[in-house]
Amino acid sequence: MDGPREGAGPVTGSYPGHAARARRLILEYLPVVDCVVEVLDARIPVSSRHPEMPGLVRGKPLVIALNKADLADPDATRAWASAYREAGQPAWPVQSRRGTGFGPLRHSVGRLSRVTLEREAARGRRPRPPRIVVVGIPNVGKSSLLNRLLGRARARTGGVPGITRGPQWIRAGELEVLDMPGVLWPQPADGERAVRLALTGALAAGTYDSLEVARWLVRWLRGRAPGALPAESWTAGGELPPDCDAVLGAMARRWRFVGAGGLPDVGRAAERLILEFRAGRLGRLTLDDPPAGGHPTA
Ligand SMILES: Nc1nc2c(ncn2[C@@H]2O[C@H](COP(=O)(O)OP(=O)(O)OP(=O)(O)O)[C@@H](O)[C@H]2O)c(=O)[nH]1
Ligand SMILES: [Mg+2]
Repeated sequence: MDGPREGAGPVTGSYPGHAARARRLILEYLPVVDCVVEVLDARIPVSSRHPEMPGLVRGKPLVIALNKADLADPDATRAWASAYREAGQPAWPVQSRRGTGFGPLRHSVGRLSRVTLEREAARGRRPRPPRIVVVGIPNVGKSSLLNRLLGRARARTGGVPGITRGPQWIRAGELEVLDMPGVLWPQPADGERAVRLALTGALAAGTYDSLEVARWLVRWLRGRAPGALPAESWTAGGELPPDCDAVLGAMARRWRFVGAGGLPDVGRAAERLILEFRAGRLGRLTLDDPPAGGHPTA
């Protein structure tokens, strides 16, 4: 049986010019924040980490939010969160779309920020709420998490340019949040990490080969969770076709995706399979295996 392949390289990735600017802005504002919240995708708790983290935040307290926990395997999420915490890195599962899991996250941020605040108070400075900034790779849910943290005091938006004239602090209950979600580009990403980033939607469309990514997913599902493959993958006799292209072909036929010469349009089936995965319609799946020894291998 064909298992997930090591070192598959269907993804080229991209490094937009403004990525460097976003990174510079994060570094510029770092000295004035008390705590950084790094948003990860709970389906890929290592692959969605920026390769430079935690070094990039230069010793500032860091709290990890394992977001989109509703889409990930709950046991794996619990194992990942504990593994990070056992390694000394606070990490809490959250669902920014539904707004759940924010109690422990806020508590952690408050506790870690207290060190700086108490030092300031000892020097006679006026008390102030902890200041935080939210960072993470594209599409992990930074804005959703920020808006959950802000509650009703939403970040200002508008249809005309110039509404946000620069990063600004927004007071949200016990916190002050910097309205500048830091986008960290997931470069360098290659092999399996890139495939996982493509699957969860962190890479821009057109920067990866969806057929190769879907093939990887079929192989992975076949090895790990065959029951999660769409019903359209199986033959009437309850068998899975012998290789991943045949599985995608079966899906294309059942979904009536017809390509050139009347053949099944495997490329369209690949795209649909990726969308089914992203929407959670294949079930709650975690693509990064929790570490056996308990320590994340970031
Ligand atoms: N299922 C689920 N979807 C979520 C969750 N949080 C965010 N999303 C969805 O993920 C997508 C991206 O969310 P955003 O908050 O825009 O992510 P972002 O990191 O700010 O994205 P960029 O600004 O493009 O980098 C949106 O469709 C959200 O609705 C969650 O907890 N669960
Ligand atoms: Mg955003």
